[in-house]
Amino acid sequence: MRGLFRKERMWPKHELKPRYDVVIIGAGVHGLSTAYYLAKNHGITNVAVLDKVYLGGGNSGRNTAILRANYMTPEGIRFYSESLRLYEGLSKELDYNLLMAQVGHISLAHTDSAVNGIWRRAEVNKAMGVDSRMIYPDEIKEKIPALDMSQRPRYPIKAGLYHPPGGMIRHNAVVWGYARAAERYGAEIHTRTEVTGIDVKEGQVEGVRTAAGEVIRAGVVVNSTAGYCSTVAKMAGVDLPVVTHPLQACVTEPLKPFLDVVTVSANLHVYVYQTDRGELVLGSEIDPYSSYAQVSTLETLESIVGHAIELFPSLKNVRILRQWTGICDMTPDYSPIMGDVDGLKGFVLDVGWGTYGFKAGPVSGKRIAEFIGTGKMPDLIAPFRLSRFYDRALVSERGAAAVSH
Ligand code: PYC
Repeated sequence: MRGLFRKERMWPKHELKPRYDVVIIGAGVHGLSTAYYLAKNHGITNVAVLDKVYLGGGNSGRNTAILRANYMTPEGIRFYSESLRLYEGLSKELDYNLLMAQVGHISLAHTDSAVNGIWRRAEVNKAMGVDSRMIYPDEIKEKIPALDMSQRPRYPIKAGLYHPPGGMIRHNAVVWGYARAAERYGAEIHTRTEVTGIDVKEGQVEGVRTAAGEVIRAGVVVNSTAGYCSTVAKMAGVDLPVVTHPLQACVTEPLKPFLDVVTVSANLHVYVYQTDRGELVLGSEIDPYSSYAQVSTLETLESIVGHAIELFPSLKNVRILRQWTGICDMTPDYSPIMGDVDGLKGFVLDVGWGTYGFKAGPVSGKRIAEFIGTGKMPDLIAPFRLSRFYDRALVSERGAAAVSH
């Protein structure tokens, strides 16, 4: 039996060095994947990933682990498609089982305007080579037999956007897999190391300061935080157009398998899927107030389960096991903010993910690393630069939200 237990740490502890080529703030999937691709694709290994709490203790551990690429804009579709492709090969690449399940993803529409919205997404998805199509009540019933497809509900189901490659993955495994791989290349992971200041001199970022008083020099500092991205950016004197809202989710007791597709209703503000353990993961829209509190509330729980029961009346006696809350950095166009900041050298943003961050982890890391490694802005992230808010070049992904905001 003893041999079954791993004795060595997944990654060793390090003393903080006084200087790194790159310091990444935030040891979630984005920060860790950036460290991994910096090393693997660009040979940059003198890298520290700092986090004020534990590995994946921010939104990487507080999401619903849904993967999909069925976005609304060509820029978004291209970007999230690459992420899904990277996720598809990631267990093999990291040599770590990430338990990815591409069970399919269905966004239900209950009103004429929602039907119009998913129809537009289906058309743009198809034009961009993403596997998405409209389906109607007979096929929806076949794919999700437990749904109430009658005319009895407040919002009868009219149509759905079916996206077969969508699904889910084990979120903490993704974090651990990237952490282990980045560390093996030489990157250092420093948890419980809170950044409290960013030093800037004459338009150049010089390094960071920590709560414990350490001063760390760096050629490049990457803000890969979620929830506190505007607080961290402000340390470098950068104002982000971001408002932070809580997003709540919960999980039920395990049930016999009955649901094998991710089921989303924007009209009812709820998404539901069944895990391989039989539990149902249920999620909500963002809370209607801005806050940094990772606090779960009874009101939101009641709203999530009420809406889930509208879709699946047979769930009415199922018990909730636990509830959690992430905090989402919402931008005005629901797209992220990536890349450089005009007038400030050495500061790189990978922030503003709203409710889309987890699914973008691999592509963000890969392309932010490319930007740092080559000094050239990759086409895939160019549309998401901070300057778009000043150049009137917004990329509106509001219509692709799993649930309305
Ligand atoms: O965009 O699919 C999504 C999503 C689900 C939960 C939060 N965002």
